Amino acid sequence: MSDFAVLIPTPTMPLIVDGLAAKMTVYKIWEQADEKAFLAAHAGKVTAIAGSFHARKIDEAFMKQFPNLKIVSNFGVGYDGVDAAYAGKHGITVTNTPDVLTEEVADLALGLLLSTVRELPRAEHHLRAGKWPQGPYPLSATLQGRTMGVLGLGRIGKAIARRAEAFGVKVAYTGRNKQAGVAYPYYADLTALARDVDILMVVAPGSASTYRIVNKQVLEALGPNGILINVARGSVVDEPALIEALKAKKILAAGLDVFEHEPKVPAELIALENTVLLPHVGSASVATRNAMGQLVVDNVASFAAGKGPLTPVAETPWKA
Ligand code: 8YV
Repeated sequence: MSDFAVLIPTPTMPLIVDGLAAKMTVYKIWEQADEKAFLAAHAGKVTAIAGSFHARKIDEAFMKQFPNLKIVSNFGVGYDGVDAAYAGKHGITVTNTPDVLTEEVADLALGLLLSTVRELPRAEHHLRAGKWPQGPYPLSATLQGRTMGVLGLGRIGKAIARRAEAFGVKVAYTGRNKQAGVAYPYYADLTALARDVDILMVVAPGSASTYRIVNKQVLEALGPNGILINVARGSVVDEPALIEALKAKKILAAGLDVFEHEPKVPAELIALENTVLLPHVGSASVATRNAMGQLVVDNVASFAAGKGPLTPVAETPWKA
């Protein structure tokens, strides 16, 4: 057993809890009747924090409670729930779960795009509701002849772009920089990209710099035949502006796997017919979630064994 003690703030998959408990002390905050008293008694022993940080953010104030904290192991490739900049400045390593979910999320993105443009959930509902004998489901829009603008051409963005090309969809992208060795046309400006494409695929991480960057102006540029797909973070899209654009048919439709205040989803989005809405299931297959969970465990275990983290984030590079 390692002398590491890992704190898990909110319930998470047994693979993570049991995997860590086999190697070190595990503190499950949610099981403590008096959390404050528990933390006061154990804060000095905590060397790691692990889990999902959507509901409970690991911000500066939270980390400051643990003077011996060394590593925060985040379940998910997006680590907007952790103040990695603070961690980086204070010698705390942050890890995430890249690569193991790339293809799964890209598959889901294409499924959501097809569902949105071809109205698959509503067509299925037409059958299930017994409406087919009264007449066929109305004709839908098409994926063919479209161009996709990828906002955030990272690992997942590239995997989505490869799939889009296989469907005959042209690809362009925007992001912080033009990428060497990438042949897709690059746009420095998101609105200019939106104007030239009719699918906007949001894959950019959630952060202060991407907060609501898909705004009214971008949606209007996308235009009345435009489709917005978001598999990244709800915070990247201005949700009220999106609702207005969908209502006024300023864009054709939206497929969303993520929401600004999930698991709460605005009733207005639910009421709209030109939306396909999923409960953040991008990576949610058994195989992929197990791989992500194992990487959460392996990052802490490797660190505790003195071998360093396996997948540290950019703000906390590991110096061997
Ligand atoms: C997970 C995700 O659903 O990896 C991410 O960034 O958003 C998803 O894969 C989530 O992090 C699990 O809590």
